[in-house]
Order: sequence, then structure tokens, then C-alpha cells
Amino acid sequence: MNKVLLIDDNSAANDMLSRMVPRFADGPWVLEWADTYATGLKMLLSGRYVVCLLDYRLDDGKDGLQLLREARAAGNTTPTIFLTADTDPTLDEAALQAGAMDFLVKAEFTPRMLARSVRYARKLGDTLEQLRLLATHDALTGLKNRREFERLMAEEWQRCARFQRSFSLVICDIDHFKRINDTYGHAAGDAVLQHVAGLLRGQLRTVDQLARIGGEEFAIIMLETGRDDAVQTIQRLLVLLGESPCTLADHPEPVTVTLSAGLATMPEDADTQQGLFEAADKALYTAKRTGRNRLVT
Ligand code: GH3
Ligand code: MG
Ligand code: MG
Ligand code: MG
Repeated sequence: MNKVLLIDDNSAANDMLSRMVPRFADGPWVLEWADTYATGLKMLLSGRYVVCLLDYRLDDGKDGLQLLREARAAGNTTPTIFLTADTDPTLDEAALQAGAMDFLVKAEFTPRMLARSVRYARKLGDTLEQLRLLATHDALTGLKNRREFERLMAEEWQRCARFQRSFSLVICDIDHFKRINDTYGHAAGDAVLQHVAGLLRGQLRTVDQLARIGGEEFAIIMLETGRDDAVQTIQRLLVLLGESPCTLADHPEPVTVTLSAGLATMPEDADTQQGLFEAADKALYTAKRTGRNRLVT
């Protein structure tokens, strides 16, 4: 079921569109209507809609441009088409700037034009979604990549600094990984990376951000987590990894892999984002130097 969200304070718009939308060719399509700014924003942020049709002038002296900017700032990416009777000649440009995919004038569009616009918005939206995924994730493990990790770190640092919250950063690195490649081949090395990534993902909370930030290096941002809780989680993880050897194709003996990890906690370990990363990295280096398969804080 393809759901279209209409945000418009005027019930006539709903009357007209609830006749057009269900007749779109590539159905079934349904229209849901929000008649206020607040309800519309809330429904849009639910992420349940394929496309949003957005009016300009809304209730409460607010408008669709504001609503779209607010939704985008909150991370929403639903393809949105402006639909207005307003005659301001600069509005179309402003709507596209705010992130709209098309701009239709109420008295002028036909059902066919609307259907085409919705179809195109959906297609472009899907393509952008795929690009976003490719740009933020690592192809081998499916984890977030280094670029996305850096963006999330900056975001989390700012949030915690502003609200005086805490979070922990863990950097881990597979021990003697080069030996695995040298002994069993590069494909086996890849399988070990997937094995470790899967185990890490399975042991962490969904709110924890996990990224592959280098060849055999992973970073974990543990939200709202102080040092003691982070230590417990990572220790448990290292034990579990030791008990979960990786089975390799064409090789009878499963291979045990270990990790070294460095932990640093905001705010006590650093005054800057860069400093926090360096503190965790330094702890990782100590873990390597003092025998590997361990966590250092
Ligand atoms: P240490 O315990 O000190 O971390 O030793 P190490 O052997 O794990 O570290 P080193 O940095 O010497 O080697 C890392 C190796 O990881 C070298 C590189 O070829 C390999 N590597 C990096 N990316 C990939 C990848 O995507 N797949 C595979 N199979 N190997 C990779
Ligand atoms: Mg209106
Ligand atoms: Mg290594
Ligand atoms: Mg390394």
C-alpha cells in the first residue's frame, strides 16, 4: 500500500486529492490528510509515507516551507511536492531550496500531472536513499563507514557538550589480522571481518553506533554510557568473541580471533572531540603493547 500524506489546512484540497490519488495507475495508493502544521509534521516524521503533498499557507501563521525545513532538520527524507494556490512568484524556487522535489499550482495541475510528479518524486527519493546508504556504509560488513562515523561523533559530541551528557568511545582492532590473511588468504580475512562485525552488532544496543573505520579497525559510540558500563559491555564482548571461533570455507579448523580495544569517556577523558579520539586510540595502542586481547581505558 503506497501512502501519500497531504498536509493542507483546507478540506477542499483533501476532497479533490482523495478522488485523484486512489486512481493513480501503479496502485494501490491511499491518501491520508493532516489539516494542521503540528499534526502534519508529526505524521511526516513517522516516515510511513512514500510521498508528501504540502500546502504553503497553514494554520497558526505557519507555512509549508517552515514545516519542510523542520522535517529535514530532524532527518526526514520523504520526497515532498509543494501544492499551493499561492501566487508569490518566488515561492517555487524557495520550495526547491527547502528540499521539495516539485512545485504544482492548485488551479493548474491535472490528475495526470500529479500522478507523474508523484511517480518521479518516489523514483528520485529511492535513488537518493540508495546513494545515502552507499555513501554512509561499508560494503564488506554493512556497518557504517568512517565518514559516517566522523559525522556521528561530531553530532554526539555537540549534543553531549550542550546538555552535559556523557558517552563512551571504543576503538578496537583485530589482533594479528595480517597473519590470517597470510595463512588462509584474503577471502578468509574478509570472512573474519564479517564474523567480527556481526558479533559486535549482535552484542550492542541498537542505539550504539558501530562503524568500520579502517581495514580491521572498528569504532563504537556508546550513547549515554559512562566508563563502568562501557567496560562491562566490551569485556563481555571480548570473552564472547574468544568463545566464538570463525568457520572458514575450505578449512576444517575454526579460527579464533581476538580484539584489542581502547576506551575513552566524555567528558572526563577529553575536552575536545579530537582529544577523545586520541585518548581512545592511545588506550588501544597500550592494549596492543601489553599483550593484546584486552581492553584498556
Ligand atoms: P596488530 O595485532 O598489531 O593489529 O597486527 P595486525 O596484523 O592486525 O595489523 P597490521 O596493521 O599489520 O595488518 C592489518 C592487515 O589488514 C593488513 C591488511 O592487508 C589487512 N586488511 C585491511 N583491510 C582488509 C580487508 O578489507 N580485507 C582483508 N582480507 N584484509 C584487510
Ligand atoms: Mg493553506
Ligand atoms: Mg590489527
Ligand atoms: Mg589496524
